[in-house]
Amino acid sequence: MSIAVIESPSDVVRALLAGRGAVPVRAAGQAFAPANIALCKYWGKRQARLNLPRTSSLSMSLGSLGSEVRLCRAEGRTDTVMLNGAPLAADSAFVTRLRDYLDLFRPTPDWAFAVTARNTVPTAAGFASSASGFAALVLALDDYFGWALPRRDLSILARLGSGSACRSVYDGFVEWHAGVASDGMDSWAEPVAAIWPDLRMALLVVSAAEKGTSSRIAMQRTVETSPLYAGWPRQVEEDLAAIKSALVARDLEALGAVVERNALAMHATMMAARPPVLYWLPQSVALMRRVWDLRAHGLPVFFTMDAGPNVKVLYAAPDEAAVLGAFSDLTVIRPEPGAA
Ligand code: 2P0
Repeated sequence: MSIAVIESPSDVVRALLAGRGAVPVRAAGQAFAPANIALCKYWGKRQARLNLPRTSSLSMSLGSLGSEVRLCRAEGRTDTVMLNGAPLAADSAFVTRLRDYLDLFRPTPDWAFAVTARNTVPTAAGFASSASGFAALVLALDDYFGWALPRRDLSILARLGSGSACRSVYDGFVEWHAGVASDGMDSWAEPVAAIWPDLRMALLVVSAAEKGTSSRIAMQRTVETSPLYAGWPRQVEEDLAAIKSALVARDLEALGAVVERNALAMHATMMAARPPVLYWLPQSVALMRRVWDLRAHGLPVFFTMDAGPNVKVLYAAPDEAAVLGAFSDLTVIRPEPGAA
């Protein structure tokens, strides 16, 4: 008996969808998936084709902020994509990436999809929406073709579109297990058993402009050239354990300290890449210092930052008035992980 080797995204799809239908069970598929912010970051792949990470990571999903996707068969032979009510150019980088991904799921080669996506994340917020977008797309495909796949399999499929998308198929706190298998079948996300309805995140927008270096390219360059990257996997291991303990204990001081150091260490690895990757702007640094200053004066606030200049602040609901008073322009996110 021969066992099929899984090496490419289409091998993964074939393995996971074996025996499931390629005929739509309804006129259109529809789904929502939340955006997520990593508390312990994913930075670096061990294999690019399947988006397999070097380390595990842990995120918080953002409740009703995310992406809504509706899809059906297009009338013509080319995919059409509408985003927030406007058609996207067929030759744009995003549509090209989406088309490549949809290639994995076409019942016949000439089958085109009509995709309508709406982001509930404020568009000016500078959030990357690829995670919620690919997660919602997979969930909408599952709805359309009636696969009824287990969440774990949907997480793997979402990962093929964008690594962090595998965390967006769940609400609440989510851990993405790096896995060790070369086929990535053990690299999926699952919810963390912790609830913390009072935990809040505020988004401080420094710039909503598209970033110069994509995180995909930046993390690859970091892995290949940064002398500081060698220390990253061990730090993640320590931080991940500490973050999980802090979530279970609902200990904001413990959580915040680790979340901050994890984000700063990630940025340090990329700043040491050659050429360097620096997402911070002067205002980003000013906001980080402002957070430290507020904390020195007794307000328990902590920051994290992703592959961009914006700053996210973690705090607890009872401190909301103080946080609102301390920053001029902020968007409050109430993910209420675990709330009914
Ligand atoms: C994260 N980021 O854990 C980290 C922190 C950005 C900084 O995951 O190439 O869009 O699609 O796997 O998931 C952004 O990278 O990259 C990201 P791909 P992705 O949220």
